Amino acid sequence: MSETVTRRSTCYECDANCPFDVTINAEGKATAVSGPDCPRGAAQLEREYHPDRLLYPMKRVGPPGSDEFQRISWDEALATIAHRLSAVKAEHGAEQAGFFAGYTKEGRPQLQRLAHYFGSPNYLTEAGCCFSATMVAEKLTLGYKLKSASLNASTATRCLLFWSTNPPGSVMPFEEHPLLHPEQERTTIVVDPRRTETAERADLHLQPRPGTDGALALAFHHEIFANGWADEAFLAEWGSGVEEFRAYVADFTPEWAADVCGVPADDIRRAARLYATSGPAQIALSPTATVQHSNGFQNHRAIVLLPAVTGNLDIEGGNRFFLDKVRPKSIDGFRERIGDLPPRLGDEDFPVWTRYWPAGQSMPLPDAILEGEPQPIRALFAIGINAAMWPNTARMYQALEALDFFACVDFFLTETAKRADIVLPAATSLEREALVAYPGCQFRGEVRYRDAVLAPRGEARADAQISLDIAVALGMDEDFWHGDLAAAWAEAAEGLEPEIRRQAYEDPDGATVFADALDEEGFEGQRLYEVRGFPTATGRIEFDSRELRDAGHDGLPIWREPAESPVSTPERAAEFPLVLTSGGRSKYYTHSQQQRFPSTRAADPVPRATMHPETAAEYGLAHGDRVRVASPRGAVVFHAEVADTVAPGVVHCVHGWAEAEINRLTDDAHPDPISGFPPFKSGLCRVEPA
Ligand SMILES: Nc1nc2c(c(=O)[nH]1)N[C@H]1C(S)=C(S)[C@@H](COP(=O)(O)OP(=O)(O)OC[C@H]3O[C@@H](n4cnc5c(=O)[nH]c(N)nc54)[C@H](O)[C@@H]3O)O[C@H]1N2
Ligand SMILES: Nc1nc2c(c(=O)[nH]1)N[C@H]1C(S)=C(S)[C@@H](COP(=O)(O)OP(=O)(O)OC[C@H]3O[C@@H](n4cnc5c(=O)[nH]c(N)nc54)[C@H](O)[C@@H]3O)O[C@H]1N2
Ligand SMILES: [Mo]
Repeated sequence: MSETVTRRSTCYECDANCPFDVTINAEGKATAVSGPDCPRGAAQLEREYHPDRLLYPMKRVGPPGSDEFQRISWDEALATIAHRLSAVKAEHGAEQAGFFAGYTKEGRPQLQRLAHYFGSPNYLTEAGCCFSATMVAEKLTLGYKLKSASLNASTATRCLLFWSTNPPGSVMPFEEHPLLHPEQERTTIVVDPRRTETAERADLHLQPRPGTDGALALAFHHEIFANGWADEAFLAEWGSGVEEFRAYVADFTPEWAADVCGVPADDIRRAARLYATSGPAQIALSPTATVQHSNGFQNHRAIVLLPAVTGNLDIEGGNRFFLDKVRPKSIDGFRERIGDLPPRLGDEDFPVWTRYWPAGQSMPLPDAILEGEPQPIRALFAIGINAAMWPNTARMYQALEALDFFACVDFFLTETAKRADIVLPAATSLEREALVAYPGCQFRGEVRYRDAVLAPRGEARADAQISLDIAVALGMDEDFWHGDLAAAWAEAAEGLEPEIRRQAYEDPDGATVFADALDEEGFEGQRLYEVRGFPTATGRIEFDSRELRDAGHDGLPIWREPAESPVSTPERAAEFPLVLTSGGRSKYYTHSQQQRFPSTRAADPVPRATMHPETAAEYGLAHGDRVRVASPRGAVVFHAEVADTVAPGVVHCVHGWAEAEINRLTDDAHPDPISGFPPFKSGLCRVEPA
């Protein structure tokens, strides 16, 4: 290159894949990026040129957890990985090798293909604790996934009920999010244990004890039926188990729920009335906050039945369904291979979840490694893995150290990577090409081909390329495009209509693939269910779910206390009297990422444990103090943030901090019985000055 150029890329500091223009100087070095206003996107070059980036394959020569690593060649790294995986396969069976991807989504199709062609069903991801449970609960109950509110900010909405999401922390464009700035007058209600920026702006904020959403939602239903606000004609035609549900909620008065949730009964009454009578009403949901509880799946079902009962389902301004209009051709090997493979991790205990979700459940991994239960895992190949994603993190570290063989790919030598036998250097999104079309939490409805705009630093390689390289080292060239990554993506792109494919490759803005599908199909004005019905077990909305009953669960969205709570474990609460919730997002960080970057660190410098002034006073803590937060699993030191944004008796900790791993405190013994999700957001703790 002889002069400065500007090239279009997409950012992968989170999985929203926003377009960014990158200025590249004559030496081929990126000097600036410009794109949407996001502190993580703006910090991309701090990742790119970080002095600690992994640049070469390394093998560990010290004990697990040490940073004694030695540089090796790619040939040696790939040959070792292929050899060690083959040894596990020959001795114990291919299923005892796990293949894992954390939050990162881009390289997944090739990784999953590698797992299944190798012969292992055990392709595992972060979906074991993220998003999938809301999707499964919605599909099982309504037959469809609800369209996420960030894709559906309709001007027709008259009442917006935020049930556990705070766009200023988690959804672009944060404080400017259209959901927070309606063009028309409307009523806003927020259900969140924290008084967030979103709650500050709302007409009404219900602040429940974490994990009590089910009780609150059932009290809404009680009010709706008791006051004749239900859409009875719709329920008679399309509901299954409505009478059982009506009878079940008859006892759940606002007074009862006030007691369980800690929300004034009059506020519950007012919120239920506003939601049911000032429609069109839409619920804006989090992908995960309602389901990261021991009772989360049924709680979420109770919430998503609200639009069904009130006639707010699939109407303009209400909750619409999500339809994938165009998907690339699947190259992940799942459909053609999974039928011939042994059971996936999770099939044993969470069969409803695995029926809907095309991967294994990653949460039982520590048991699988340490106990051989419900099935043994002896080797692990992972892209972007952090032990701190698992509840009771100390046990996951122990499990990683107990593996026969562990290799991982990352940008940095993290605490988790230090447990690996081999660590491989990941290329950044600026250095890797990809067909970007795999939806994340805030997927923007686009598909585009992203070129690599920079040469990789050192010997870094794209995750997807590494999966192909391992497959080739295992002798599977034929099934893996002979290691040619562009060819792999091209095959995926074959699934797109020619015009979409052309735009994806040629148009810098890519192609838009999600639209109002019905309108495009010529069903203007109609509702999806009028055309396609409700594709559930009964063909109706499942108030009382036959599928759950058949699997041995409650058919109704039964309310249960969180497994660890002041009510269900009073003896434990004597020692750990506070309710612990975690993981409210900060726009400066994606989980554990960006903490090494000077700009994000300056803006949001320390891991915070937020508590009410009364709680702080009771335990002798002041704002800014170092605070030891302890649970039955362990203790971690945070910085006390004293603020009345949480209720007295509740502590909120941020998640993902390497220096304060909140999941050392969370409970791995009481996952949700249907989804396997851990109770990240409702447990017990105590606090004391550190
Ligand atoms: N207590 C509590 N725990 C939680 C949550 C919570 O709310 N509370 N939230 C949960 C949720 S919803 C999620 S999604 C998980 C996320 O948990 P993780 O998946 O662990 O999240 P990250 O920290 O983003 O990524 C893990 C690692 O991947 C690396 N990485 C990132 N991008 C890439 C890439 O493109 N290639 C490669 N090779 N490596 C990459 C990062 O450097 C990091 O070391 O955390 C869960 N844990
Ligand atoms: N900046 C940034 N954005 C992200 C991420 C990130 O790490 N950083 N992560 C991405 C990922 S992987 C995910 S899964 C999404 C998560 O997306 P969201 O879950 O929508 O995240 P938040 O906006 O923090 O909103 C969650 C809210 O739920 C509240 N909450 C906690 N417990 C309960 C409860 O029991 N009941 C109710 N009603 N509310 C509760 C919290 O106080 C918080 O305000 O965010 C995505 N966006
Ligand atoms: Mo997530």
